Amino acid sequence: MNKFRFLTSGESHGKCLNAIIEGVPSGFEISIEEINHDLWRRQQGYGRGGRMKIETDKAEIKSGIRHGITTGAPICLEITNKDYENWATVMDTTPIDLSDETVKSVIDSKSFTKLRPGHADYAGAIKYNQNDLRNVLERSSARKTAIEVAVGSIAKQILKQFGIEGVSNVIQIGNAKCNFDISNHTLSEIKNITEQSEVRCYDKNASEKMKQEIDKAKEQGTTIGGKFEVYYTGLPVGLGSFVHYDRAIDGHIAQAIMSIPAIKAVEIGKGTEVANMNGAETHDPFIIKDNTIARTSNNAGGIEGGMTNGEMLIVRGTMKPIPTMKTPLPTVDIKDMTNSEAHFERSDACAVPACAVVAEARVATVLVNEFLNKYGGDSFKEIKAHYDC
Ligand code: EPS
Repeated sequence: MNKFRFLTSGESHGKCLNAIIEGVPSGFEISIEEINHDLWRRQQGYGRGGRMKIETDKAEIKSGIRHGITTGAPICLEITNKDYENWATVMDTTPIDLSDETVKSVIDSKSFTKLRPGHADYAGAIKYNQNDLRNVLERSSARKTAIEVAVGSIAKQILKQFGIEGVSNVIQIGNAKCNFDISNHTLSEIKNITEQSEVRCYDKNASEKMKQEIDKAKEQGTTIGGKFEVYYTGLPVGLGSFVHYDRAIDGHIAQAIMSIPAIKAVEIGKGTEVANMNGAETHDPFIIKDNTIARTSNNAGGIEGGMTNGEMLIVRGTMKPIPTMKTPLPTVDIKDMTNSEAHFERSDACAVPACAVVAEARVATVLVNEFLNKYGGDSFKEIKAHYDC
């Protein structure tokens, strides 16, 4: 069941990025300032490259919202790529005259044929029958996560109206790790600190070490990955279901995080650590507290049996180092099938803090979809009535 669904379009250096969101009921207040604030958050982070100095991502709401309130109609969003003005000929959507030497030299200057190991270049070129890897890079670029954050911001704003809120925390960059146990902290406490950190990390000492790791990678002309966590609180019991494989909310969360470029692993709660723990250590005992059922721990990370269990949702993602590197790896040039060095163009030394913001947004779209499935209705009023009963 898909209530809240969306598609996006747009290339990294094309005119713009777009999204159409379908399934947002009427009567929800949506603030463009909040969307733009999330877009700003995605652009931050120590280790970001030159592109973020060019862009000041701002979304424009083209339809589906009137005077700040959703109407129930599809919502269309657009983010203009400022960098397009430098790529207008290269990315022109209309036919071009390649007999014009000037035009041809501009196009050629941005074409490339040296595969970047770790990127979509090789499989993308074969799959879509492309000789110019530009045609693969443009859509596979993580630039598209900007519009995904705008969509996620709408999802977050809907959830917030029911007391559901989330935040992210970078827990590792390279060898620098943050010793962090979420059970000792509240969401607002984490938010206050991570929003001030250049690497979106709760631990100040670890933040400094993370920055040093990024500097080291930069000096070596390489890139660096890491891990982040996303937390959501205020979730009702029973989003998702155990009744079918395609209703399990953890399955949807895993897909949403895994589909972010460069993600290699997703974990919920204690995640892979449970392989080293026995059953008694793993599962979260029930107790009666203040006349209600409570838990003494949250190793499950808020999900049991494919459903939210009312505890804090804890999702962890692992991001690989970005494959576009100043010191390139050996590769093959598909133009003449010779050994070569991989293509390099402007890139980020580290984008883990940005990825954490993207993950917050992607989790929000899953949560809002399941929320609307459970408390469904066509308007805020109907949904609120279902939620309250
Ligand atoms: C990104 C925009 C891109 C890259 C980065 C993410 O812009 P440009 O290619 O013009 O520098 O900075 O994407 C990648 C490095 C990648 O490999 O996908 C953004 O907006 O986040």
